[in-house]
Amino acid sequence: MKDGQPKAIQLADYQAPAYTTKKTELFFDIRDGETQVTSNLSVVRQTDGGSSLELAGEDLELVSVMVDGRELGSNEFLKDSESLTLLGLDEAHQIQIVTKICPEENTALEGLYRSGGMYCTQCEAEGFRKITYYQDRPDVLSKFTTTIIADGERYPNLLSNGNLIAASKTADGRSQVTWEDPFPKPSYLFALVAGDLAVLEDEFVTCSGRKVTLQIFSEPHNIEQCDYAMDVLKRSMKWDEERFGREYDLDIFMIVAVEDFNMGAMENKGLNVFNTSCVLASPDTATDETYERVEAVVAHEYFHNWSGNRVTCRDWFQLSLKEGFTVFRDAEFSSDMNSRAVKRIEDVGVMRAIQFAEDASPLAHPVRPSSYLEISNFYTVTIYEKGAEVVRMYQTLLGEENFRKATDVYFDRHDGTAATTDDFAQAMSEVGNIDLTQFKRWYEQAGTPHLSVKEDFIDGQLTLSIQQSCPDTPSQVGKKPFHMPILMGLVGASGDSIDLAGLAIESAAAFQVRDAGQSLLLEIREETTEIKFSKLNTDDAKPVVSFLREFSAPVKVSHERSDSELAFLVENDRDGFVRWDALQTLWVKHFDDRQTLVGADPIQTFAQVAKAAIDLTDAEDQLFAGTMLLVPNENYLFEQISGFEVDSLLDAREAALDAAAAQHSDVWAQLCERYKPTGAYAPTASGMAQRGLYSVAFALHARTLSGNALEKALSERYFSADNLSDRRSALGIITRNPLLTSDFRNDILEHFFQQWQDQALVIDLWFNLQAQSPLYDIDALNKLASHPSFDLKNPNRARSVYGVFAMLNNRRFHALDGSGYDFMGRAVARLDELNPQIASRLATPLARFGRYDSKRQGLMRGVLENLSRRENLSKDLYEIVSKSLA
Ligand code: B3K
Ligand code: ZN
Repeated sequence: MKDGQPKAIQLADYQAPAYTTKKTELFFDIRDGETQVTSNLSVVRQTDGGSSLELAGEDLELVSVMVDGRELGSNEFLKDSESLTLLGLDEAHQIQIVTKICPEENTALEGLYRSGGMYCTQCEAEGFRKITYYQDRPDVLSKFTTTIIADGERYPNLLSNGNLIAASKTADGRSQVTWEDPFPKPSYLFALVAGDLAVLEDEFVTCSGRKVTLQIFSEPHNIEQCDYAMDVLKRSMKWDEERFGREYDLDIFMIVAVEDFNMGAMENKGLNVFNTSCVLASPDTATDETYERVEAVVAHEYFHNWSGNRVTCRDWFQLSLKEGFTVFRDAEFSSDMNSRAVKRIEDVGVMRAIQFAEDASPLAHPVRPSSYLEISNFYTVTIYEKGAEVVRMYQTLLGEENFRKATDVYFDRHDGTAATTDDFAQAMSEVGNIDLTQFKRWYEQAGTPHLSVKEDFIDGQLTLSIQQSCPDTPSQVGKKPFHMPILMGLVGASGDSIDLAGLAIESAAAFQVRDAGQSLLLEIREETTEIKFSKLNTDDAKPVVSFLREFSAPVKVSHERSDSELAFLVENDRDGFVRWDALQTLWVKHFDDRQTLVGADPIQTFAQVAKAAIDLTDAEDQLFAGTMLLVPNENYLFEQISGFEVDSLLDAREAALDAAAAQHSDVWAQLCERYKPTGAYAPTASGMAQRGLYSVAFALHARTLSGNALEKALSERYFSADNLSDRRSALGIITRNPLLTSDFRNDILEHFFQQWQDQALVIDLWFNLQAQSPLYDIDALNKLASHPSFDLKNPNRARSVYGVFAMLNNRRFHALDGSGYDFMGRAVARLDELNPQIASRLATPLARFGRYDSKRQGLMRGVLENLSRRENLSKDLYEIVSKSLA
């Protein structure tokens, strides 16, 4: 570890700073190999006491410091490797600081750095301190003016936040521009871009009639792929006005696509910076999943303009205040644009396979953590996705109308300030007239709560007993009960929901009958909750309980239900999530060798869904069917089944797919016939539905083939495809089907590489599909990682090999000789020297060792221990490794 053990930052230690920076004027003089940054800061004292001002700064060369026009001697301030402190200050001062930085050498991609031919910035969470000394904390909001001077020939586009207020030439012929952002903002929302870019331009007229110029910039060779993002941007702007009453506030909104970027995108005020992977899309370079991701991310970043920028976070412990809320908002947008049920199912899939795994690992943390070493490690599925589930629960508890009113109150009350999750809860509580004291435990307690549901049916009276618990997590022992909304219904033998308004319902817990008697909201607060339904028709059999509709709380449920009841729900429930969940439960029981299925075989139920899909005409129904026909993925099963053995579970999954393919070959053939690709590619619901169903059916059909027939079917599918989605579905099989010869596989891979070598994102997919193939042993993987097109410095490329390998190639990552863990350990160590954020991200699969057998646990821990012994470990990686081994 560099400079000894890093110190944990604690929420309990939060203090408002003694001074704030009211105005920030920045001057960037960009030259090859050296950029000089001059900042003029107007600082004023805002709390009593304190005459010192601590400015954060890392990797900076300090040229000079002036206070009120007087240059300070080096004995007049304190400076160490992380800060500069000015002492003996009065009420208000004008401070000037000059620093030099070298963006060309910045491989961590935080602060100002180079990507391809351009300069760009990434400041969230603490990157601004790598540009200049500053109060780099989100509760300091300042008005920024930014002047950029650079060679105008090489960098004709000089961009920053806000509005362009001046453009000229300097005496020596360089370009000089000035941008002014009228909205006070924290430094993490600062952005600068300098490049020779192409631009796609459009406009949007807001609800109050203001014209906003919309621009998407990219390197010239990518500009043809920006139309879809522009379309999404306009739809997002309109949707946010209609659904949340949020209007855009500047005259210009810019997006810049960059190739080297640590995450998906960044919501800098008026100047979003995007990873190309989340903005570029064309039929030949993006799959349906990419189009969906572009839609979600463009909307997400845009929505941050209110949930994040206009109302920001007081400190980084409040990160989920903006991230959870904004993920909720983008999920609602995607639901309104496509299929609500499918979006919900996809999100639950992520919660169960990834967030539940995080919650069960040594890296478990609450939605509002109480301490951290490196904040970059907290951009997690818990903060984002579980945070969004918490926001969804507010909406479920308050109802949509009151939830919307409460968000209005929150935005109005905190506009222009830095807020907390408590402020958000307060607005919800006031408008909903509901006590949320207990609900706030969702922010404080880590771990996935567990509900155990028991049914008792006697003489037409159905009683449900629900017991809640939550496992201990690191440094949190003995959890208190959560307040959670449970949506449920009862389904009669006919398959229709029973009208709950006609029943007598009793419970000590609060409940409300909703949806014209079709469903009920039960508020659980205690460890044990009972609810009784009587006046059911005594001649009828027990109704089937449809529990946790819409996945109304992020919990695990164990609920003894017969297999035939589950199959019945798959066919009949009105809630898409419950139908899908019932099928998943059947699959999980099937794969869990300690559970025996009685009366319903998931393969038969699965085939029923497939058969019914042949006659569907509505695109949303088809999309839903395509989703139902995805057999639970490996990581989902790892999380749902305890005490499994990796290889046996993977074998069982393959065997089930083979059996489903063989037993129902006629159904797959019919589906292939019905949904075979027709017409040109379009990223519409009907196009995606058709491709989704065709791909599922084709993959199962291909399992029934071998030899020439298999090669012929795959070549045809690959060569006749006119879009990447279809090509990818062929290539996905080609890279992993063991019956194919390696010549056949390599020829097609080579063809694909030759054809798309100029498209970085398509080549990422080429790496990705190979890295996730169980056919690739460590030699093959090493070869892949030393391919001339592999580049560890590019995060997308690094993830396409190493991230994909650790997350998706379970067979090889968990190889019993430890070679997979070792392969990852070595990559993480190399990456830590270049880009600590990506290194620590790639190390997290190793931290999940707890769920594997003792041999594998030992091997995984061994790799983590080796990493922990390295010198100069970054703070990022140190935190992951030390917490994992604690
Ligand atoms: N707010 C950024 C994430 C920044 C991550 C910094 N390590 C993207 C987003 O969530 O919209
Ligand atoms: Zn976000």
